[in-house]
Amino acid sequence: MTRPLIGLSGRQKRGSDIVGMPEVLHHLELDLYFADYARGILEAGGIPVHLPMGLNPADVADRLDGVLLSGGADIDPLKFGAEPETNDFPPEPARDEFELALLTEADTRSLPVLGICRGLQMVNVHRGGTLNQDVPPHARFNEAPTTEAHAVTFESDSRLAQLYGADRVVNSLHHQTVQELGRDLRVTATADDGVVEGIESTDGRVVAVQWHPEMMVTRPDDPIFGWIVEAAAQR
Ligand SMILES: [Mn+2]
Repeated sequence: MTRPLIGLSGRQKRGSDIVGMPEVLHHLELDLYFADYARGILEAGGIPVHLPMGLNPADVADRLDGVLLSGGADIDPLKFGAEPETNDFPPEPARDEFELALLTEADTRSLPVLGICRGLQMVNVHRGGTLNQDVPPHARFNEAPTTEAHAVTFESDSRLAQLYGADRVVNSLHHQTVQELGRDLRVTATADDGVVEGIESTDGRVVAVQWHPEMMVTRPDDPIFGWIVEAAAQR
């Protein structure tokens, strides 16, 4: 198999956000990518490609085989027609624009897409869905990110059920959740309290989870990274 190229989104920070950064560099910008996403792709046999925000997604999409939208700050509520109700994780509008454009290019080319946490929310908003802006029971930010926080149950005829079986215990590092579902999406994973934990496009090309598989100790064998790499390789 030719190892497919999987584009990974990240975020932008300033030098002053980084502990130990010399003060003279504090005003400079950094592109930041949590390494565990790339590790998951590498372990599954793919080649991760970090996509900086200055890039026009249309200029790289032809060379990518798949896309992974990573976690991060809140999506600007204005993007789904709501007023901000919380400022816990302030929006990064430039990132919103970049990822919305990236999803449009992925759709145009039928690239497989894996959304993780904020990535799931972005998939939903891109297709016209909305979000609940603050759901504290799922915001377990005072525990290690490997913590098994709650169970999720998968719809039996879904991609996620093919990958994971009937259910799984996952971490929970999100305070926003899907409210109204976007176009051509279905809910395929749900927590006991009814929170949406997984969505898929009806054609199975886009799969997104609300938890962070890349932070769990099971990451090296997590089938979701195998799915995106295989789907990308088969294009
Ligand atoms: Mn959760």
